Amino acid sequence: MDNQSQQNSGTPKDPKDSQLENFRVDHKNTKLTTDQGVKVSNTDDSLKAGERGPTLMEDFHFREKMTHFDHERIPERVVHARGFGAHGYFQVYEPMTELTKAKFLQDPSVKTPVFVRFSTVVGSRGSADTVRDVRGFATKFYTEDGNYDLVANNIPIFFIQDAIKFPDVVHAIKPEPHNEIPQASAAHDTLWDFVVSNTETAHMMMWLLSDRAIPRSFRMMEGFGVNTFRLVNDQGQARFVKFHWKPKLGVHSLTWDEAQKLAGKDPDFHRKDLWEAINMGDYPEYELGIQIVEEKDEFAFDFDILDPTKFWPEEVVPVKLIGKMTLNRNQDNFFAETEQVAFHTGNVVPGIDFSNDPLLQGRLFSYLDTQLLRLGGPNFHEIPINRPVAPVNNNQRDGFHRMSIDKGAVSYSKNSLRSNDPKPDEMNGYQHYMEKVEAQKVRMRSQSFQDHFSQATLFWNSMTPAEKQHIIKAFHFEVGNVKDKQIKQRVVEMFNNVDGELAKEIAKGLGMNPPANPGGTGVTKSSPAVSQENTIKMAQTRKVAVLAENGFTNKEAVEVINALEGANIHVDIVSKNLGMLTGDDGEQLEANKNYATSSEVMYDAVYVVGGQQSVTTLLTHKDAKNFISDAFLHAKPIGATNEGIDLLSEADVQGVAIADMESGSAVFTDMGVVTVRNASDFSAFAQEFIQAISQHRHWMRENIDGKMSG
Ligand code: HDE
Repeated sequence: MDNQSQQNSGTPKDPKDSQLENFRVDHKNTKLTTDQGVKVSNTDDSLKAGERGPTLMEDFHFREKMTHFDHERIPERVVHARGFGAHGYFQVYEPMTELTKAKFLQDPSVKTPVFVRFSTVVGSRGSADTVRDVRGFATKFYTEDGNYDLVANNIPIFFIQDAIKFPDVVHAIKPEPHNEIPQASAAHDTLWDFVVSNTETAHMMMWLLSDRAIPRSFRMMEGFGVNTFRLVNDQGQARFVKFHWKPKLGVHSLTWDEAQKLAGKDPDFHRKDLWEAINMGDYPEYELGIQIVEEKDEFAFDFDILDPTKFWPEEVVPVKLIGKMTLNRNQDNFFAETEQVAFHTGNVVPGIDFSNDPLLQGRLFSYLDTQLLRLGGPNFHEIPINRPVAPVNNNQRDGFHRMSIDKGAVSYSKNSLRSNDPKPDEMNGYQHYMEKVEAQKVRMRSQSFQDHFSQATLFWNSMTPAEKQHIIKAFHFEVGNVKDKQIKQRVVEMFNNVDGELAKEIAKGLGMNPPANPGGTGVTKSSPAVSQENTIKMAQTRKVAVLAENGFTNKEAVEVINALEGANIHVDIVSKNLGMLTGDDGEQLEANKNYATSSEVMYDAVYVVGGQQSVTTLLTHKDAKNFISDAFLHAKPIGATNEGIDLLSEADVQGVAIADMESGSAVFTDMGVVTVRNASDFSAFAQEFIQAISQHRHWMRENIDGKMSG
């Protein structure tokens, strides 16, 4: 952790830094050398036979520099290729002794260092951040008992029930192999062919087409371990568990229109958001939650707790919050950290164990296997970002890129020449939970996994009308891009099993026949926790664009901006040109963004300052009007004071009662549009505006004619 972020966080130094991270080098005040440590006199000209002559083979510096460059890339991950990481720490709230012997879950005063890598699944390393996709949320805990990896996603379930189908679903969703189209998208024939041919995907597709798959920020996403694990205490007693990360900022999403525009205007939107938040001291925090099912209750539910296409509804199995993770340090080097970090579901510590979930069982093979290829051999645990803080001692030797120099003649166990060192530790060593398994070897799926639709209906029932509209629109986009009409019709029929109304709406948008049979599963329950409308809502750390030009009313600008910043909301001043703007009283304000370098989609809200001259100029700018009409379209909070209101009226802000009275100073709020005229101070306006910002989006606006944003 650098000095500045240490001061910001007020936290003690990260143990991982102080003890082991002497490999972080900044090369300051050093002389350029080759990889052999030979000083280099000139790195701008190759060695030539004469000034204009050919380059010579003996130029070892040129050859080393070029060869290294030629070998800079390693294979990108087959899935989750595009990712972004950050460091932090985890603290448990109270000892979890009764549930688990995992050491990092015992002592609330211990800060366990973590490294988190967020990712998309389908796109290549250079694809856009805001595509519709599942997000990976993988955490490596560097515990004193060894590394523990919680390799999670932001959706609590998965496409398939058995890991043997993973290559199939990934082949289907990746770009089609003959022409490598489309990039980072599920909107194509092979995926939907897979979906209609494998109905176990139904539930996951509902989540994938919901707002969950277009998050506003990595800081505003839940994480789910998806698979069922076990916690084991020091008595050897085990319980089934599901892991959750709950973001302190709540769970929030973009609209589909924004996500698409951002993919062009700012393909790094999510990584930038995280990087900047950490640099500004807005450290993202996530609480770790667990759902516990006693072994005796394994069969007590109307779904199989080992089926990874099912979640455990929170009203049935409550989530207990047991600790908090804070991300407070950006990586120093993307390749060394984000690219080389190697997660593995099999990286567990004593006290955490597996279940027979067939997806998890397959994952336990795949992650290690994938690292062997990607990181070029079996020694990737020695790469700095993967090194445990716990000591590593064993008889494993050699292989590509071995870093340690293992001394002595003995590299086997048992041995007598070295008193059998390193010795197994029967007391503290990892003990696998002794689950009794006696069965016939069969290539079969459990009957209890056969219900593919009930929880998809439960999810649908839990959505608000706005969330339902977004899902329907997503079907229209995703399946609308499918060329094969037979597949489209089969989508209608398949999702008729989930809900009849949904299927009718899908059919309408796709120009397909409505379903022949009545739809649905008969499930009438809902699960409130899965709707994002029931999430935490707050204005902190949001970004607001302030539109202004020369002649803006300085008093208004200062009061409103101070109030926003006081609420830890970040402000950009957006104008036609970058540079200083002069207010009505001669005071200046710097426009740090112009229309070329910013766009409405990069902000959570927009505010138009008053001032006749400023607003008259704004009214001549198409970009300023677009800022407002797009913010309206995307259901975002819009604020305007005095003449600023005129810009709203000129833009597409229709159907909203905006203050246009000549007298009076009451603040008007209608569907997230907050306005005031003739106020002597702007604190009431600012508070209303902040309140509107805290609501994230004002979906009721979507019902205004032609204004659907999904
Ligand atoms: Fe992964 N997954 N996965 N996965 N997964 C990988 O491992 C795999 C699954 C997840 O930031 C790969 O290192 C199988 C579920 C994340 O580096 C690979 C199955 C969940 C990441 C792999 C699954 C995940 C991966 C590719 C079962 C949510 C990125 C690169 C059918 C709980 C980790 C790598 C990072 C990465 C295999 C399903 C999450 C190929 C076989 C369910 C967050 O090993």
